[in-house]
Amino acid sequence: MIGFSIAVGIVLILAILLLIFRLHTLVNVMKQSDKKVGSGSNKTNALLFIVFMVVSFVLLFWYSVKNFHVYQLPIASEHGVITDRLFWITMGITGVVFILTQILLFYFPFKYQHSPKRKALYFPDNNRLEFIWTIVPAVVLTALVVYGLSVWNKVMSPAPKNAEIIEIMGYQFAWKVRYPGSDETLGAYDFRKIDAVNDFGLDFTDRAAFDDFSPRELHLPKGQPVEFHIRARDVLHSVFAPHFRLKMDAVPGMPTRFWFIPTKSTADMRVETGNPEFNYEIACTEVCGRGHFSMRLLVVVDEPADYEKWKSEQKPWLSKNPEYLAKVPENLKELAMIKSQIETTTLN
Ligand SMILES: [Cu+2]
Repeated sequence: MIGFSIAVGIVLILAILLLIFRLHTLVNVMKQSDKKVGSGSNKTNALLFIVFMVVSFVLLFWYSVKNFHVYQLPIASEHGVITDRLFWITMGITGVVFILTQILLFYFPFKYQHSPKRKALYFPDNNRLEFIWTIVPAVVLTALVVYGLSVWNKVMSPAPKNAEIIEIMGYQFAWKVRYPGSDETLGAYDFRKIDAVNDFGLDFTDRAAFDDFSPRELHLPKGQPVEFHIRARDVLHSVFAPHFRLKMDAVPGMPTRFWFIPTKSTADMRVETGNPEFNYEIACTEVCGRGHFSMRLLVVVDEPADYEKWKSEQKPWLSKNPEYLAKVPENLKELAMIKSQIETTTLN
């Protein structure tokens, strides 16, 4: 709030300065001393370039330092260390270039402001200079792109065989998660099977679907690879879990994937951040409609033993919605009842 007030104050001061300058110019015009106006306004403009540069840099650094903790969250995944290194190296190189070029950009209009004592110099071209400022950025950018690609290939490589597979489906306006259950295979789905209850569109002709379960929270095992199978049911959404340095779009009709290894449990993070109420979360970073802001999914990272215990306590989707047994083909009904732990007594 204070930051906002300061920014508004600066804008107002600049507006007042501009008005004073305008008035001064008009008064000069009235006094018929237009000749002086030229050099006067030049001087003011030249000075304003420097003022603008200094104010902008002060605001930029003040804001960046003040909010550093907001955009540099603790890393909680293995690949996060690599992507953060890439980010900061890129930021360092481009940051230095940005500051140097901005200083030159604003200093030159000041230094070379109009002066009756100076004559403009005709400077057609300089091949050596052109060569340097083409080759140097080309080499630096190529190095950054190659480095970025190698990181991309590492992060986007196929998931290890033992990865926990979890489906995340985005819809307006929430996330649904689905675990493959004890057979470790996600059951098939078909968008035509989606109805008011079967929001995943689970296909019960596929036996892998019988033991799939869909909890309210997303649980992950610490130190083990996890692969998200991501899809969207209606419009574009995007899975964003900043502590894991994870962001992957959820695209209707085009399933995406992302695998990673969580390195800190929720309990570890509560100690590290000193916040006993800390929770990981997944947010949506695609403005997907009017309820976009409510797309928050609680994520809990457990120690592996706790994770296994939690998994064993989850009830398959089919056992919570036994009326969908009717969709199971006759020859698979018995298997469906065993896999989904539906007791025959509950049916009669
Ligand atoms: Cu969304």
